[in-house]
Amino acid sequence: MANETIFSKIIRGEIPADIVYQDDLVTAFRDISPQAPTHILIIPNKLIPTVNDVTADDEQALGRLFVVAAKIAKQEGIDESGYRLIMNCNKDAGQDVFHIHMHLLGGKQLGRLVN
Ligand code: D5M
Repeated sequence: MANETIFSKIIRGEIPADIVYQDDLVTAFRDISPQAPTHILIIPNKLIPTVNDVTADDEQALGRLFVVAAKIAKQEGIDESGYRLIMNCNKDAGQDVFHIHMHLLGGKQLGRLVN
């Protein structure tokens, strides 16, 4: 499919990744370049390039991202200490992979985003 990224190959198991969760709608795997002790990407299985491309049809899958984030945070033992969920959109946010993904970051004190 045109505009596929490496994440589609991870979803299909065509390239290796440390997958921590997968179901019919979403896949979660450890970030290859972790910025915190826990750094997991949670993505819809459907290719949606950016948040700008989200439609009402995606509500179930995108809601699932949060359900899975909470489940993984608990598995990782960071639900009480805390964690951050981030989604970058386009250039100014530094989006590098054009298949939307939620970053789950935790396991250390994270810097403030806004003072
Ligand atoms: O974040 C894109 C993120 O994707 C970045 O943190 C690295 C990660 N990445 C890229 N390729 C891989 C593979 N193959 N496995 C795991 N993680 C990967 P962005 O928000 O687009 O800047």
